[in-house]
Amino acid sequence: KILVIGAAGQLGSELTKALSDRYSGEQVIATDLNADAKEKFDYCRFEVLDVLDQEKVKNLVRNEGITQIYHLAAVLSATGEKRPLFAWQLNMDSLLFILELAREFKLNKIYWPSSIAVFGPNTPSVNTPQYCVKEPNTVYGISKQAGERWCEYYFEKYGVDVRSLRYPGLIGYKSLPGGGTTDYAVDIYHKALKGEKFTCFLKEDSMLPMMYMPDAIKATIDLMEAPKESVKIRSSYNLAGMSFTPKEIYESIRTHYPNFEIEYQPDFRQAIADGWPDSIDDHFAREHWGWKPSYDLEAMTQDILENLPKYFEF
Ligand code: VAH
Repeated sequence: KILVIGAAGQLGSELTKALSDRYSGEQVIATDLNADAKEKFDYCRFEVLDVLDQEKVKNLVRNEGITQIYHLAAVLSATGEKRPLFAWQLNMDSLLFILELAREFKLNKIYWPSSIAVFGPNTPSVNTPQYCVKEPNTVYGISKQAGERWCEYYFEKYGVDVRSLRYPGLIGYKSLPGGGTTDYAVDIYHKALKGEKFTCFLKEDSMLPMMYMPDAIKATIDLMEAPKESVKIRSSYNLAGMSFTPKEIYESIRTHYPNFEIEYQPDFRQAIADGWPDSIDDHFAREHWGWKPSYDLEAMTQDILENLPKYFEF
C-alpha cells in the first residue's frame, strides 16, 4: 500500500493519479497539508497531513499497512530563498523522519525527488555528469544535495530501499505555476491561451534542462519498478528530457498562436537559473534501468495547448 506525501503538489497531483491507475485506488492514500486538495482526489483516499506531524504519519503507516512512501513534500527553489530556515527544516527534517520510519517499519520502498538544483555555478554546465562538483547556492539545492547523501547513507547502512531522481524543470498542464524557478515554462502556456502578453522572469537565452510531466511520471515508475540490484546509484539519478530557452518555448507556442507576445523582465530567479546546468548527461539511468524520454519541445507544446483548456477556464 502506497502513502503519497505532498500529493497535491505539481508532481504529486500527477504521480498520485498514475500510481492509482497502475495499482488501483484502494492501494493509494494521498495526503497533503492543504485540506482543499481533497476534491482533486476522487479516485483514492485523501487525508490532510503535515509531514512534520510525526505521530500522525506513524499512525497512518502502522494502521494502514503502508509498504511504500512517495515523499514529495518540499519547499521549491524560489520560495525557499524567501524562507531559507523554514525551507531547510521542512525539506530535511521530513526526509530524515521518513528514512527513519522506513528503517524502523522495514518499509519496502521509499521514493524521494531530487533536482538539478543540486548542481551549482561551478558545475560543468553542458551535459552535466552524474558525478561532478556540486556547490548548490540555493537552500532548496543544498537540501536536495544533503538529502541525497542521507538517502545513500540509509541504503548502505540500513538497507532502506530509497530511490531518487534529479528532476529537471517539470512542465505539466494539471497544476498552476508554483514556487519553482522553472515554472515560467508552465505559466507561459496559460498566458498564451488567455491571449495575454507573457512577462518572463528569466532572460530569453536562459537554457535549462526541462521535462514534460508524462516523461517524469514514466521515469519515476520505471525506477520504482526496476529490480533492486539494477538501481546502482542510491544518491539520485541524473535524468534528462529536453533543454530549451524562454525564447525557444515562446517560438514553439507562436507557431500555434502567431499573435502571442513576450517581454523579458529577469528577477531574483535569474541568479538561481544561472547556477543550474544547460543540459544533463543521464546515461546511467539509460544503462541501469532503461530510461528513454518520449517528448521534445514541439510534442510538449502540442499536447499542452490541446489539453490545458480542459483543466482551466480560458
Ligand atoms: C524548482 N521546479 O524550480 C523546481 C525544480 C529544477 C527545478 O527543482 O525549484
